[in-house]
Amino acid sequence: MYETINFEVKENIAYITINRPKAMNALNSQVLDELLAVFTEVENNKDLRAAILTGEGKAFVAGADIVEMSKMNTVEAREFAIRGHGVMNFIENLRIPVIAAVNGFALGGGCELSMACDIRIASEKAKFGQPEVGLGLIPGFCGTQRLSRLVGKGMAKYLILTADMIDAVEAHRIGLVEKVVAPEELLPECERIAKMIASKAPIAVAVSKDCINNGFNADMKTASQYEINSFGITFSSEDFVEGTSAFIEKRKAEFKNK
Ligand code: CO8
Repeated sequence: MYETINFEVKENIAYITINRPKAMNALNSQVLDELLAVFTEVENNKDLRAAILTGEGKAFVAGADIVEMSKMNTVEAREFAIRGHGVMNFIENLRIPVIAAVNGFALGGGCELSMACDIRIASEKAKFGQPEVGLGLIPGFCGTQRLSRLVGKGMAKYLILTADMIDAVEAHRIGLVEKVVAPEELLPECERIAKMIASKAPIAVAVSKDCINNGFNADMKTASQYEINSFGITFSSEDFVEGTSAFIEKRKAEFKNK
């Protein structure tokens, strides 16, 4: 169904693999369109509880497609950036959490894609960087914004202005990834995290994600109010009744996403 993406569902977890290894999984227009389509499919499947995004071969994603970009004029480049922003925002605001399993190079648009995910787990082989200024352009899939929000303004400037490539351990040290694991442990570890999330109340998970996303860029007073109202909303779910009853009755909760 997709030419550049492998998509699989096992139990309630979606596995999405970008599959363009000959070009290091570079994001061209087709990959971006297919990513949007596959994540729309994920969003519409109410049985899913978490998604894992990874890349086939040596790279997670080695950036936007430089060959395709080299032929773009100003208008086309702007449209390409809009398309990329659309995909990143869709993933960031997806109902269920998305875990980036960063298996190798996550450069430029690839680093930006990983940052649009909720949690980043890196293989010891992963490498991160924003090499754009070396190509005469800038991060255009929201890297100037998401990177500074994740690692701070100073470190974001260091990475973007020098185009330095860092390894997984350094990415972990600066807070760009949450965990570093051996290559063979990457997918099992992501699956373990996905299953932990999947075992929790889906509405509470979705509302927590929404609160963090929408509160992060607001002032503290607005964000606090947003959390207060969201906290109240979870009390109207059947899963709230189930979760609290199960605790009191000393049994395992069975959540229904209701
Ligand atoms: N775009 C297109 N093709 C690529 C890309 C890419 N980003 N990265 C790798 N490839 C291709 C290579 O050209 C090569 O193709 P071929 O076999 O036909 O020659 C193939 O993938 C394998 O790559 P290498 O032979 O270079 O493999 P190495 O293991 O020697 O090196 C690297 C791997 C280090 C990942 C190297 O390929 C590299 O440096 N790639 C480019 C990384 C880069 O600069 N990325 C940033 C791109 S710019 C960007 O992402 C901007 C995002 C915002 C866009 C906003 C829209 C306006």
